[in-house]
Amino acid sequence: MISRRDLLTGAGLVGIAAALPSESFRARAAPAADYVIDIAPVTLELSPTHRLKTVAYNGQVPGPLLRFKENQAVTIRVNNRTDRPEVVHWHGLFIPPDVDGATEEGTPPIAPNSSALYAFVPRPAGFRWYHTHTMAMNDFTRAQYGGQHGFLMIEPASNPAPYDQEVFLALHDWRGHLLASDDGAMNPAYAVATINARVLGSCEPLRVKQGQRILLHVLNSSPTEVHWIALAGHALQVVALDGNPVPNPRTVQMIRLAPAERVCVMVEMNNPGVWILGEVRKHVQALGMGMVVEYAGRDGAPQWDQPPELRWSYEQFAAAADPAAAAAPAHLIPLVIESRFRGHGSMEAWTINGRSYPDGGVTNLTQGARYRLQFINKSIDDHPLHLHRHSFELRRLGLTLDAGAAGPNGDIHGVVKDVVLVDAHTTAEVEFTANNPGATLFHCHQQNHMDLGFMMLFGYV
Ligand SMILES: [Cu+2]
Repeated sequence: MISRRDLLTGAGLVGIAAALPSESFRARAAPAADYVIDIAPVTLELSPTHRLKTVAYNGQVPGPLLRFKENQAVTIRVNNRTDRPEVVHWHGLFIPPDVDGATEEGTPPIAPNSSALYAFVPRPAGFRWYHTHTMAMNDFTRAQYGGQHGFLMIEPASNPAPYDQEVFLALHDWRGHLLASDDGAMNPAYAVATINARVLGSCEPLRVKQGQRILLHVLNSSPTEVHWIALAGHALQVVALDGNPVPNPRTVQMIRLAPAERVCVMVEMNNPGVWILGEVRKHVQALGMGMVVEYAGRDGAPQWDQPPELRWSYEQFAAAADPAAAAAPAHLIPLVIESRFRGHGSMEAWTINGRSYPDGGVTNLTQGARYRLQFINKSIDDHPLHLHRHSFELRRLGLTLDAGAAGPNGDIHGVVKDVVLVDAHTTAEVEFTANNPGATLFHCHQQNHMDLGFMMLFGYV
C-alpha cells in the first residue's frame, strides 16, 4: 500500500525541469495564478444511455472557456491529479517552446500528482484551443481520444463584426475501436459522436430569436475524424479559419473541419422553426453528432434538410493571387508522406522523407527566413498537418500526384492557418516565416498517425 504522502514525495522527484518545474502539491509555496486547471478523471454522461469514464479539465468537457487578452501576460496553474504524466498544449499560439506544451520541444511533463505553472503572453488574437499532447498508441481512451480539450479565445484589441450571441461548439468522437478498411489498413472507428460532449437530443437546445446574428466558433477536437457540419434551414458565413479572419468571407451550406481545425461562422437567424445543427453525413449524425436550435415561440420535432453532396474548399476564402508576393523567394522544404505496413491487425507506421520520428533529426531554420513546406502525400489517407508556434499561409492545394497538373485554382493567397488537411495522393504547399525561435514540432494531428511516427522537429540555427 502506497500512502498519499509517499506518492506526493515520489512525484516531486519526477519531471523536474528548470523552465516549467513540476511541483508536488505539498510544495504549497506555489505562486497564485490567473487560472487553475485540474486534470482529473471524470464520468461523463454523453446521453442518458451513454456514460463513460475519461479524463477532463475541471471536471467538464469541453474544459472551461479561457478568454485571454492579446499581448497581456497570463499564468495558468495546471494540477495533474492523474497517475500519468501530462502536458497541456496551447494550440495556435506564438509562445516559447518551454511552455508550448509539447515535450518534444522541451516543455517539461507534469508528473502524476504534481503541478506546473504555465506563464506566457498570449498571441495572436483569435479562436484557439488547448488540449493534452500525450500519446495513446492502442489505448483509445487516452490522449486526444479522451476529454482533455477546451476553447481558448484570445480577444483582439478591437472587436470584430457585431453579434447577438457567441456560441462555442466542440465536435468529438468517443469509444473508439480498431476497424479494418477495404484495403486492410486498421483505423479507429467510433460508437458515439457528440457536440460539446452531448448526443443529439440529450441537451438543452440552443435558443435563438428571429433577427439575431449568432457567431459560432466550431472546433473539431476529434482524435482522428474529419467532420462536416450544417445548420438546417440556414446558410453559414465563414469569417475565420483556425481563428484567423479570411480575406474573402463566403456564405456556404456546410463547413468541413479536420481534426484540430476551427471555423468561425456568422449565422443570420432568419428562418423561424426548430432545426438540427449537425453532421451532414447521416451515419455520423445517427451516432449523436448534432444539437437542436430552437427559435423563441416555436416547438415541435427538430427538422433536418439533407444536402445532396459534401462541398468544401479552402480556396473559396482566399484573396486573388498576388504576383509580387508569389515571386518572393521562399526556401522549399519538400516533405514526402508515406505509410509503412506493420503487420495484419496493426495500425500503419508513418514516415516523413522516409523517417519516423525521432529518426529524422532536426531540420534547421534561419530566423527571419521564409519557407515553403511542400507536402507530398503519397498515402491513401487525408492528413491534418499542424505546425506548432507558427501559422502558415496556404499557397497551393490539391495538385494531384498522378496527373502532376496544377490544382484547379493555381496559387492562392491570404488564408492563414495552423492546420491544413492535405488530401490523399496530392501535394499542398504552405509558407511561413521563421519568426519564433526555438524547437518547433510539426505533425499530423490524427492521434494514431502522430503516435506512429508522423512527427518532425524544426530548430532555429
Ligand atoms: Cu495523418
